Amino acid sequence: MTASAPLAPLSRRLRAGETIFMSWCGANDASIAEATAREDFDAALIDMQHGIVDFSTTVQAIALVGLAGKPAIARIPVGDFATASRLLDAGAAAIVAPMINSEADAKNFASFTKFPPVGERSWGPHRAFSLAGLDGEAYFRQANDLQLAIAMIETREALDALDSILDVPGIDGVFVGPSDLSIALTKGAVVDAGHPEVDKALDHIAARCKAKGKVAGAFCMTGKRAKEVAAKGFRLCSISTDGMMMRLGARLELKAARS
Ligand code: 3PY
Ligand code: MG
Repeated sequence: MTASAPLAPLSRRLRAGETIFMSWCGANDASIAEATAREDFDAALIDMQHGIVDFSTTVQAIALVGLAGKPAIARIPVGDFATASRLLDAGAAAIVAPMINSEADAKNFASFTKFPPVGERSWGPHRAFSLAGLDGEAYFRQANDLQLAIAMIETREALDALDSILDVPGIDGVFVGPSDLSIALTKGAVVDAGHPEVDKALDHIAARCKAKGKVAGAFCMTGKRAKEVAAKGFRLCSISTDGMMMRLGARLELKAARS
């Protein structure tokens, strides 16, 4: 990866079948995502759905992660597709959209994330050219391939509509939200990202993505889970979260001090 075009390698590496391990950051501080990017993560995700990060901090995080030579990915709040377009303008290498439950949701998402003829994204990529290392015309020609639209599968309806979501032009892949999926698949009985029903769904999703030539991704609480999920064929795997890693580090060091 070159520091001058940090956005570009994400789509190339995923299309080449490489596995991307990314951090997951919700703090309203761009330097946290940057710090994770300066570790050995392949990418950093900034979470605007459940994180407390605001829009301008997300834009700064995209730039700082880029300065660390890594692609930045953003998760938008549910249905906030206008923000997806703005984050692509700011140079996000991919947008992860939660709760894409139908072909219609997927089409709407793709319309905001892809330029015509695939979608209806409006022109104004103020930071994306430079993070892609391209001039305006070259960026316009390549943007739909370079910046990915990833639909989250986290309900029973989404699982039922999986093939039609994967078939929507402009949808580059899917990303499993295992906690919400466990709630949905157990009809609200538990929240358990490692539930056997979730594992069954993960196998099915990996197989359908492989058959359709689309990227399979999943949220993973731990590095161990990311390794297991990668072995199932998932290529875009998050590991833990900024908050969880901070608590874990604090516990370990305090235990070392007090034991
Ligand atoms: C889920 O597990 O539902 C997620 O959205 C991960 O953040
Ligand atoms: Mg979720």
